[in-house]
Amino acid sequence: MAAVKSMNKLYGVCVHAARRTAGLKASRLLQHRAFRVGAVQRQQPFDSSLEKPQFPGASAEFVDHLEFIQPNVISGIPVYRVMDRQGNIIDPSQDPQLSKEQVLNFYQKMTLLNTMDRILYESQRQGRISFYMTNYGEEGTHIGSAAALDPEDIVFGQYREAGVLMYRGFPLDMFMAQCYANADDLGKGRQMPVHYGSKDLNFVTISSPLATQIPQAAGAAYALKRENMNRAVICYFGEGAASEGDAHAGFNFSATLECPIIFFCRNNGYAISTPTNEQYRGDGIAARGPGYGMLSIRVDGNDVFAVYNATKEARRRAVAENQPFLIEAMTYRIGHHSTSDDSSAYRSVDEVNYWDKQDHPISRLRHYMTARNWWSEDDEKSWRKQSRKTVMEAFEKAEKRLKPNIELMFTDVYQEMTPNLNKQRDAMWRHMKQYKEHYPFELFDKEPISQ
Ligand SMILES: Cc1ncc(C[n+]2csc(CCOP(=O)(O)OP(=O)(O)O)c2C)c(N)n1
Ligand SMILES: [Mg+2]
Repeated sequence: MAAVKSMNKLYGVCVHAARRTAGLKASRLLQHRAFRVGAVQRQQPFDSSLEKPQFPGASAEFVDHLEFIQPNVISGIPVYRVMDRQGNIIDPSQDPQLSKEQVLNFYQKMTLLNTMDRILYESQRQGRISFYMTNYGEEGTHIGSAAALDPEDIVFGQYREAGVLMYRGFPLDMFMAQCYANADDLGKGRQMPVHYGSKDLNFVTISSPLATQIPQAAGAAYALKRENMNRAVICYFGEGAASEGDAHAGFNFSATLECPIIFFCRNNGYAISTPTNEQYRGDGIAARGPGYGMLSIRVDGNDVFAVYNATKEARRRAVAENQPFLIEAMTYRIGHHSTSDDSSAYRSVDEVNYWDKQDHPISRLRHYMTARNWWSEDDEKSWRKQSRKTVMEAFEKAEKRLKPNIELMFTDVYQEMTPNLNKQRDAMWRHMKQYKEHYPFELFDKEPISQ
């Protein structure tokens, strides 16, 4: 009993003490508030125009009229260009002054890409490969940007940037091996055609789901910044992919984490059959940059020098200042979206012809070269012949090559094969042996595989 009594007493003391403390705190708070109100009252007369917003989320001014911001405040972002459509330099101070050798290299890469596209597109039509995507009309965006980078910079592509990989030195044999999914393919035949990747050339393997590369690129750029190796990331995407949520995540992370990255949007007018006027309501993709706090520019993507200058400067500053840049390159997708598409269902032949004949990046560069006597009709003829021959040779070689060892289907995910994978592999062999007349074993590589 005595113990209970003393416990109750102790409890009473504690409660009393707690109430006293709470009471004291409350009255101090009230006093504090009262003091504040008093302080405000004593400040009369007061000039409200001197007040500044203190919110942590924005630096801005107060206004006393109700007005919604017009969406076209940032509208009609100009298109930076160096050459006119006839290949004349408009302002000599903007001429990148590339050597004849460099310009010829640009031209040869742009046209070689074009020739490779033609042959692989035809090969899909003939049923020799399963799928293909051409780059027609966008050659200037690829070569101009690739040339402005350092080979150590990391490239994250969408799928229509084969010219970037070509500029970096990916051989025709490797392009063909990937599209044919043969035993020489670096991806071991596991990916759809055009999903290239090259560790040696710092070109991250293409993923089909749109925009996945954008946050991945932001993460890679953050890692490069932490390594402090003077390297940058370039991340290519289409204006359609820019509508994905992943694009927002990538832009915002790059801006807030201050990453050395160039977001390079190829605005080619379409996302399969969706034209840009159904894709967005603002002023294209460049207009979004300021919203994320990114330095942004719109360039003429059919002017290889404009693309080169913009990328070079963005790359220089991205690394020097650790901040992201957004380049929107305006261009036009002359080909169908892919071999699974027929674009005549949603756009006119006249529209396509305009870009093919009047505003093409290859012809613009050719005008520039011709005006300097760097390129003649004969040069053109012999280059066309030679490049077609090289592409055809690579094509024929790839077609003859064996397919990868079938067992490679099960490797590379785990360091050691797991019991369920072993079971699946055994089941596959049982099935293949039972129905061997349906499987052309002789076309597959049988060399033992090394893991
Ligand atoms: C998440 C996702 N949604 C849809 C698709 C189907 N798809 C493939 S390409 C494409 C259009 C992309 O257009 P854009 O980004 O403008 O690139 P472009 O093809 O014009 O180069 C669509 C909708 C996809 N691959 N992934
Ligand atoms: Mg597009």
